[in-house]
Amino acid sequence: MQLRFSTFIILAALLISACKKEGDRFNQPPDTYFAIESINLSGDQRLNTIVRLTWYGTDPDGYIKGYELSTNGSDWTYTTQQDSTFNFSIPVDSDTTDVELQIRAIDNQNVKDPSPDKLIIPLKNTAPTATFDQNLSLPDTAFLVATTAWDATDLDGEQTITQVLLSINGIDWVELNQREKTISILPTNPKASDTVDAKLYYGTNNQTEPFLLKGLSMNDTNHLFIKSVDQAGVESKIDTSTAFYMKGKINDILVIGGVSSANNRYRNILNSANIDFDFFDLTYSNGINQPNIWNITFRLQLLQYGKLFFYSDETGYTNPYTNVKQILLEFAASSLQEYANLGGKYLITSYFDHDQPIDGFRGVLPIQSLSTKNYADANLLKDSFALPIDTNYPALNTQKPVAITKLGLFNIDTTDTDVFYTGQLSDRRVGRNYPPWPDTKILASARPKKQNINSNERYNQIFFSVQLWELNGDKTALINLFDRIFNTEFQE
Ligand SMILES: [Ca+2]
Ligand SMILES: [Ca+2]
Repeated sequence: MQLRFSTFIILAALLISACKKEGDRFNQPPDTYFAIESINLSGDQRLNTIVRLTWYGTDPDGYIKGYELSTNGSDWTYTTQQDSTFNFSIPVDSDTTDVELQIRAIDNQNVKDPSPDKLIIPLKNTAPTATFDQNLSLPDTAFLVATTAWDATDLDGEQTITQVLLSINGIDWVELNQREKTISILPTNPKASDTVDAKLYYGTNNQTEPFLLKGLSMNDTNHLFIKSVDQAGVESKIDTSTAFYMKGKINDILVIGGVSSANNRYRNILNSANIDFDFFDLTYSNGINQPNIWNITFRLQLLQYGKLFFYSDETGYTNPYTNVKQILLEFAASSLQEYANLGGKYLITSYFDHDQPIDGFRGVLPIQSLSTKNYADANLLKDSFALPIDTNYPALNTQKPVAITKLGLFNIDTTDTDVFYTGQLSDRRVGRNYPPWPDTKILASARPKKQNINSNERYNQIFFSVQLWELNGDKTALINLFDRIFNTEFQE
């Protein structure tokens, strides 16, 4: 049983006042012994400040009912235990100390051993440690944001750690808040191409800390270093993070790829629409670039851009840090919400299955519920169109020989969302015919709701529940859609 020595004080005070029979003249006093006679250790052999000791007492004419311990011979604490793990403290700025611990037994007549046993305990301070969390290691390539976590320990007690210090590339050290174990590093200027100062964020904070770290090499390899210092002034060994390449920002529009087979399709469309963008591929190498903590790393990445194009699909990924399996839209939802709340503008296009639970992004995206009928049966036939509500936008159709079948059909909350596109949809084929689709025909939605669809008001959030590139029956029309959204709708 581990007991802290100081916690006995109140108990002891109560007990001393209760000892009224002390001094019975027929009673002989008890004797007391530590289980070891002495601790002859010096130099590096001295004990660290957590020490387990045992003791016992004898009484010739009665029995032992308890013990009192003291480190100064005047303040005694009572215990009925015969062993304890002590956490002694070493004076600040000192590396060693000798504690004289005394023990005296109390017999059944409340008589205390008049010659307590004494033990000199030679103590030394132990160096603290500081390490990066191996489970939250940095990715090989950090896209604008590097998130990791750390821990620091000290055998003399965590409260004896006075400082935890972080450095980028060993250039400068800054002191961390010891309560904040998860940290993210961002360049002060994300478009810098050489060495810049870095900002630091704790946990899920949106506010950067009021100090900077020097020496972040953009578009180059970096290491983080961490160390701690204890109250004796002893420093831990320095722990070095894995190397990470800090990839910088070039353009002001961010494209996030969640469907590898669509990357070149969208790249060509965006290039044709004269949209310059930075590309972040979430599917690269089985998702190795996906963040461990989406609502920290991904959120901070999004916030470096004013405009976003995000495409994904129904594929689930298992997060190696949390072991949670979700589709990318679910992982991204809370970050997308915060991004939109802070004024970010997005076009999102993602198919997902009809049995996909949408609670993770219901209302975060402009989507309220899925069609009642399973939309796996819905078709947009080759000669049918996805039609815009705002006539400034183009009608879209497919190039496929028969139909597009991966169409997500949903309902919206009409108090804050407008219908953006509907489909001329058909139901599952019966014989040679395609009956009309009997449920909601909404394929795309947009927020904030406009007073008048054809007015100059702007949408900030546009969502399609399809793979947009498949609506390429008229390539110019599809390019015009992207051009209109990014070069007109999303302009300030
Ligand atoms: Ca006795
Ligand atoms: Ca220490």
